[in-house]
Amino acid sequence: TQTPPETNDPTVERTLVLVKPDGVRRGLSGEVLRRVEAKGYTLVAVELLDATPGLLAEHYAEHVGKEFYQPLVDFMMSGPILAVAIEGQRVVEGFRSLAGATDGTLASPGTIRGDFARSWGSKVMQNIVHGSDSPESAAREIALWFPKL
Ligand code: IDP
Repeated sequence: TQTPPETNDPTVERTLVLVKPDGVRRGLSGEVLRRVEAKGYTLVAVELLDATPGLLAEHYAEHVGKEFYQPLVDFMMSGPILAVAIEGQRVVEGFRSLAGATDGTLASPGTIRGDFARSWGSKVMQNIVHGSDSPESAAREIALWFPKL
């Protein structure tokens, strides 16, 4: 079998994208995938699923104990999530750039959050997408959401 040339390229990474329940509810799953594909990234795995408290405790381990943790878990369990593993050169920072700043009100227009999210009060967590923040987080999160990959 032939190995694609980029397989050995260390700049090719994977990252975990989640279309959060607000994004799925608002019919933005296709829009997120469209932007990912238009940018030139490759879809590796896609699954619509319901998160469990255990999965979220691991996914958001750095936020356990914070004041917004339980509301965040409740929000992340308020409907299905589209989990997507994607691949490409420098895709971890590339998708963070596509997603925009955490706070949808402040996120730049042209980004997913800037175009589709606003924040006020408890809505700050409803920001459409998640993207891993480093290659190490990506590996950990992809193993959590896609144990078979
Ligand atoms: P990120 O998703 O932009 O990487 P993080 O700081 O890792 O941002 O926070 C994870 C998620 O937790 C955010 O996307 C958002 O949904 C929620 N969140 C972060 N900070 C707050 C806050 O101060 N209040 C409520 N929710 C928050």
